[in-house]
Amino acid sequence: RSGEGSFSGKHDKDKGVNVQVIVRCRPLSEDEVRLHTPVVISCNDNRREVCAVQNIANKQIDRTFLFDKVFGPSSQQKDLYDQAVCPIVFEVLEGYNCTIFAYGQTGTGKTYTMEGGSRKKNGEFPSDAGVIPRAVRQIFNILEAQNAEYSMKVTFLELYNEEISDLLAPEECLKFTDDKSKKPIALMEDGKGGVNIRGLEEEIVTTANEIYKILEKGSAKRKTAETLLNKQSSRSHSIFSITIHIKECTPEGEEMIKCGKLNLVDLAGSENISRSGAREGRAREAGEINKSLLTLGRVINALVEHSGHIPYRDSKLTRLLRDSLGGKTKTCIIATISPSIHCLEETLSTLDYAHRAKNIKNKPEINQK
Ligand code: ADP
Ligand code: ZZD
Repeated sequence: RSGEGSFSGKHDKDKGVNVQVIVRCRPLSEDEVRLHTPVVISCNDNRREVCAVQNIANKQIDRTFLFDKVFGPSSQQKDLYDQAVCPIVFEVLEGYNCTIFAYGQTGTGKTYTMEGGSRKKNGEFPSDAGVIPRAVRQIFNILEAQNAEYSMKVTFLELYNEEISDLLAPEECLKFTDDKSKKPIALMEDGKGGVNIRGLEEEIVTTANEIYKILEKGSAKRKTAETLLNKQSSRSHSIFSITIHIKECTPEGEEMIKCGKLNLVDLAGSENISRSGAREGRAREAGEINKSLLTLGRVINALVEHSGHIPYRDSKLTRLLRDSLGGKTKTCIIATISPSIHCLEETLSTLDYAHRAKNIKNKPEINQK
C-alpha cells in the first residue's frame, strides 16, 4: 500500500512512503530471435504483473509478481520516462531528494534504461535516449517555463571495487590511479546521517547542452579507464547527481530557497550476488563478490525485516546512498529483466529482490530554507 488514494494522508506520511518498484523487461535481441530462444516471461503492463513460467519435473509452475509499474518488451524509452520518471522530476523541483536505481543482471538493459543509445544524428535528441538525458531536458524545460531563478550543479562518479573515481575530474588523473598524486576522494560522515564526498568535482551548469557535454566527457573517461585499467564495466556502479536550488517568493513576499537533488544510479550486474549460495561461493573464489551490491541487499533485508542494525557502513555504495534507503529521499527502483529461458534463474532472483524492496519505507521531506 503506497498511501495513494488514501484519505489519511497525514498519518500515512508519518508511517512513511514505500520505495516504488518498477520492472522493465527487454525484448529478445535479434540473435535470440534468430535462435528461436524460448520466452518465459509475460508482462501485463495494465495489471502491473510479471509472470514467469517455470518447468520443474515436467510440471509447469507459474509465478506471478505484482509491482508498482510494469513495462513489457514493447515499451519505449519515452513510455517509461513519461509514466515513471516525469513525476519524480516534478518532486525534485518541489524540493525533494529523489533516487532512481537500475538493478538487474548484466545485459538486461540497465544502461539502456538510464543512459540510452547514443545515436546522435544531426544533433537531434535521440528517440532512444534514456532516463538521464530526458530528465536533464525536462528539468530545464520546466525551469525555463516557470522563469525560475535557480542554480544547478552536477556530479558523476563511478564505484569499482570499493574505489570511487570522479568521472568529471580531468582525464590526466587517470594516469596516477596507482600512485599518491591521485586526487584522493574520501567519504566523510556529516554527523546528520549523510555523507560528504571530499575531493569530488562539482560542475555548475546553466544549460542542458552543458550537461550533455559533461556526460560525454564522463562517458569517454569511463571508457578510457575501462581499457586502461582492465575494468569489467558490469562490475561498476555509476551515480549521476543533479542538485537544483530554486529561489521562490512566498505570497507574503518572503524569499525562500528550495533545494532538490536527483540521483540516477546504474548498479553493477546483479548476477554474482544471487540467492544461491553455490554461485556466491564460486564468485567469491573468483574474487567477483561485489561488496557494495552485497551490502545493498543486506541493507534492504535489514530494513524490511526491521532489524535493529542496518549495515549501511559496510560499503561505499550504501554509505553514499544511505538516505535513499530508509531515509528522507523518495526512491524508485527499476528492476530490469530478460524474457529468455536462459536467464530464468537470474530473473526470478531479480523479481524476488525487487518485490522484497517494495516493503522499504522512506520518510520524504522537502528541503527548504
Ligand atoms: P546492462 O546495462 O543491464 O548490462 P544494456 O543496457 O547494456 O544492459 O543492454 C544490453 C543490450 O540490450 C544492449 O544492446 C541494449 O541496447 C539492449 N536493450 C536493453 N534493453 C532494451 C530495450 N528495452 N529495448 C531495446 N533494446 C534494449
Ligand atoms: N549509453 C551510451 C551513452 C554509451 O555508453 O555510449 S548515451 C547519457 C547518460 C550518461 C552518459 C552518457 C549518455 C549519452 C551519451 C552518448 C554519447 C556521448 C555522450 C553521452 C547520452 C545520450 C543522449 C543524450 C545525451 C547523452
